[in-house]
Amino acid sequence: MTIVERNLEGRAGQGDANGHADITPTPRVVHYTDQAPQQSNRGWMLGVILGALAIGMIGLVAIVLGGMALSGGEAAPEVASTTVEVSAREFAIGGNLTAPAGEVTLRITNTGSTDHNVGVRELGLMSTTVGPGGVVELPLGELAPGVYELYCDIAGHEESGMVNTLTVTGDGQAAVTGAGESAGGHGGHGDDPDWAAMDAAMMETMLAFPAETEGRGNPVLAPTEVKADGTKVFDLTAEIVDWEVEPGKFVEAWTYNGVVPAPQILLDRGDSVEINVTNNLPIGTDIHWHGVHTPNDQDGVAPYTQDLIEPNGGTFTYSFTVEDDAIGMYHAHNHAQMAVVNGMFGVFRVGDNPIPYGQTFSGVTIPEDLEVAMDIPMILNDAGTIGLSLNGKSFPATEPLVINQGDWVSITYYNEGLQIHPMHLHQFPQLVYAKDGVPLDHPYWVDTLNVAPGERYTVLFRADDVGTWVWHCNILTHVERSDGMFGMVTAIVVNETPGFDPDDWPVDPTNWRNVSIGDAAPSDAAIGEPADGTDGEDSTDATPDGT
Ligand SMILES: [Cu+2]
Repeated sequence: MTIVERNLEGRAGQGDANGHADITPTPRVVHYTDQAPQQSNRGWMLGVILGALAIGMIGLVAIVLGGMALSGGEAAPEVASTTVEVSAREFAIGGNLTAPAGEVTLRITNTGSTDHNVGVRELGLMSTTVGPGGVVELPLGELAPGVYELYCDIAGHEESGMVNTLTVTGDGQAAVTGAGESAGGHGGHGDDPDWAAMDAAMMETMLAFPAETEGRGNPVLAPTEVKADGTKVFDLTAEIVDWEVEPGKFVEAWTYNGVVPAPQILLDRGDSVEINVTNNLPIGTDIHWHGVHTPNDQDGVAPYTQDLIEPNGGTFTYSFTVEDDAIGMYHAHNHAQMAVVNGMFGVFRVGDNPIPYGQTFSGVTIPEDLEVAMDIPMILNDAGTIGLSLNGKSFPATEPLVINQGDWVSITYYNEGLQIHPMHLHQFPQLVYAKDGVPLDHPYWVDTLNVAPGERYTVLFRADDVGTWVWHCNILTHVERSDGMFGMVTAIVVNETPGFDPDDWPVDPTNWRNVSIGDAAPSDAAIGEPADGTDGEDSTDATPDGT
């Protein structure tokens, strides 16, 4: 019985097919009756003029039809005035986005970690850009019932998910009644956050892990043919599919062969390949083999090295021989800012991991006969339709890594996103032993490894403690928001190995700083061993130049 299985059973009993309960925070709408007009806003002014005209027309009709004298102001209905609290963050626009017909103002709080703005498409209005923690108001004027689209117009943000709708209902009169309760109130443009609801939402999203979703990325691509001369033939089709990025949330993913990440292409050094690409996208494409040595005309950069592969059915065959080992990736180069982050990325590897067998680092010796229990890719993304994700899924749909106590695991991080991601693994230090596929002369242990766009780092760790250990990007807005955990989080689940003796290892990587000289595995690089060969107790003897 593993923790993962228990969670799966628990979720199955909840009845919701997606295991995804409604965790919408308590509505935060504040009504005002005396909102001061902002003269600088033409949209607001236009709204006032149109509103006045509308009221005038109603009055005129009443006069004509009823033949009665009408003293305008007395008969005109009081117009509701509503301020809607809106949150803007990477990459979503949130809040209880409803208001009664009438004057509406958006009060936008940037709860993210980078600049945002929010506008209303139908009205042609856009707020000023506001930094993290900042607040800005956007008066919209008098709105008729309907659905209005909110979006952030900072490049790439709408595409990454910063779009939502504001629903204006027809019950303006009812809202006016409610407005009296808070009008002229405590001056806070919003109630206190519902802390209990936030806690409940966090716990609920975390207990939903691991959530089942349709589709799984990184399958290993088998050759469709191996020619007589040994050439391996692979087929890739670029196509747009619906991809369940988190439970119940389907997005339009741009894919190779319908999965995110794309299928892994795993080769041996010296292999010749032919890769047939069919482009079913609406725009041209090409494939760049990132970190892989190829002839120039196979580098996949239209128009320099080839023509674009035509949209809607165009084809192209890449053909080259891999002469060197590589830990690379393949991705679209044309309009990569959109195509790649929408899902067009995959692993391209040649050769074996350059594991430093038998070598000692910071007092920890990697076994000569080490067998890696699991070797997996961890592809990072943060934008496009896929958004903040690990291997094409957002928590709780991310896949846990289930292993046994004592297992060694090798992970390669590939950053196909637009931002850096410091990847933090709880409990188990990671030995960084290759960068962009190049074996390091001096591997090093970390608990947090920053991975920039385009980089690959390959690490090794040994899981000798039982339990569920989370593993996540440490930019906290990439993993948590007010309605719970999401994005770049998964976990290592270490199951107990009967009879496992944690002391059967000369130095435990999880507490190697407690090791005193002599306890370490035989090595000339034992921790704290002074350069002058003394016992190290009198550190003042050692000078920086070693004399
Ligand atoms: Cu991150």
